[in-house]
Order: sequence, then C-alpha cells, then structure tokens
Amino acid sequence: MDTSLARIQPCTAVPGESFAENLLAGLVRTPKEIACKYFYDAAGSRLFEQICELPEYYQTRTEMALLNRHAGEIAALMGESVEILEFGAGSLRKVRILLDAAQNPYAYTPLDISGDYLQEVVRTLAADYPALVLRPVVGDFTCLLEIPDLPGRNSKISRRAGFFPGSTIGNFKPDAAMALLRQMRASLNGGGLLIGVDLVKDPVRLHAAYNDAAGITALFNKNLMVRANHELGADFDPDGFAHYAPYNAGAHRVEMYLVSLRRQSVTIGGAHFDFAAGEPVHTEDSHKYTIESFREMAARAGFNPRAVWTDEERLFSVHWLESR
Ligand code: AVI
Repeated sequence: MDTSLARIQPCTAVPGESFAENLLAGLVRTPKEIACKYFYDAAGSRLFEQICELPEYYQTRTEMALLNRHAGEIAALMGESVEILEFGAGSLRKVRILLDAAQNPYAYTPLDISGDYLQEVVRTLAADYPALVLRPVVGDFTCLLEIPDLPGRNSKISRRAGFFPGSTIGNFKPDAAMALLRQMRASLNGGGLLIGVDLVKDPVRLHAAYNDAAGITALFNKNLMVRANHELGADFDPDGFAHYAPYNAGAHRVEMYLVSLRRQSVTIGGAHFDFAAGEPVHTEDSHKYTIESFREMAARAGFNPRAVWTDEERLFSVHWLESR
C-alpha cells in the first residue's frame, strides 16, 4: 500500500566541493572569483526569493506566466505517469504548475545541494499530492548523478521529464552549459527536458534587473562574504566592497562582481588575502540567449528542440527538448 512514508524516499547524499575549498582556491586566482552556486545558503535563498518579486526582475513572473499559459500543452508533451526530475529544487510554485497539469504524475525527484530545503519541499508536497512518489536527492547536479530508475505504475519504468527553470542554465559559461545539457540528457534516460532561458534584450532592461533600486541584488551578492564570515570565520567587511553588475553586450551576459573599495586584507582560517583598491571579485555570469542560439546549443548537446514558448515582449523563453 502507498503510505506516505513508503512513498517518501530517504534523501540520497552525493558529496561535492565545499564552500571553503571553493573560496580558498578562488581567492588565489587572478582575477579572484567565488562560484555563484554558493549564493544559496538560507539567507541567500531568501534574498533570491525577494529578487524574484522585484519589479525590475521580469524573469520569474514572465516564466510563471508562460508555464501557466501553456501548462496543458506541456503536460501533453510530458505524457502520462511521468517522473519529474528537477535540477535544483527552486521554487515550489513552478513545479506545482506542472504537477497540477500533468496527467496522473507518478513521481517528483528534486535534486538540490541543500538537504534541509529538500526536506521542507518534500514535507509540503507530500501533504498536497498524496499519490505522488517523492524522492529527494541531495547533491550537486553539475556533477554526473546516477539516479536509479523507479519502477513505475504497472511495473513499467516511469518516463522522466527534466525540469530546469529560472534560466539557471545562463549561470554557466557556454561550454559548461553544453556539458551540463549533455549530462542532463544522460540522466533523463530518453526523457525530455523543460527548460527556462532568459533572452537577449535591451541592455537597459537587463542592467536594471541586476541593479535594482531597492539594493536587494547588492545584498544577495555581498551575502557570499557574510556567509564566509558566519560559516568559515572569515573577516570580510561587506561594506568595504561594492556590488557591480555590468551587461557585457559582446558576450551576451550580465557579469557580477564585488569590487574592493580600498586596499584591504581578509583572513580566512589562517590564510590571508590582499585586495587592491578597485580589485574585482567575480561572482556570477548570467548569459542571455536568442531562441535560435539556445536551440542550436541544445541540438549540439544531443536534444531535439521541439516546442518553444515566449511572451509578447520576447523577454523570456521556455523550451521543450526531446532526447535524441
Ligand atoms: C538563478 N539565476 C538564474 C539568477 C540570474 O538571473 O542569473 C541569479 C541572479 N543573480 C542576480 N540576480 C539573480
């Protein structure tokens, strides 16, 4: 019988690089860098949720509207009794749109680096979707993760549909994005991928989205240093750094930096790092694609790009890619 405990599988944990390892290695490089995946501790995730509500940050509401508007078509493409595998369990609001529209969905497998967040996700969904198998996987989806097949209903293997919303693909350099798409394709066992991709547009609009008037993106960026102070005993002065997020039109990406406002040094667990006045620490790239350039990349990664949905202003796109 499908009791709620039996259908909630235990978290599987896959080890990855730690924040400390990334930080110590990144601060001896020139230019200095910190990987953007470390933005998302509890405080960073809360700040990111605030970013998603900002008037300047059009991405989230545009993608939500596309998912809502096309949920029926998406569900038909995913097929019946699907297992939805989400790469990075982000906003439950998005996957709920899919679960509500899907034809008798079988399972939801969220992959995320935060085990605590996954437990919360699973608890919330278990109450609302009593027939759904839930199997959280704690791990870094940028590493190849082997996810065993679930025996589906009628003892057939359940077909998988990957879900990678929010244009997180844009936070990878094009080569890494390609490699990631290939890897996702491998973990989908022949299933399709629903992916949100932010589009190239007016640079003024892009600049505003990463330089909001309320300063939330600046706090989100500086949270990397706040986190290092809390978790690793570092002595960063976040006010000694400025948030800087220019749009690099030639490379079609917004770049984020923390720029040292003066000459200073920082200590992390006995190691010292010197910063010159004006020295940048690179913290994020957010690549923008055209519909065509993204479909081309997906095809090179072994997908067959099928449906694509966009809004009237062509701000954002949602793609359904089938495995070849
Ligand atoms: C998660 N990711 C797609 C966001 C983006 O737009 O690149 C992260 C972000 N950085 C600043 N604002 C939002």
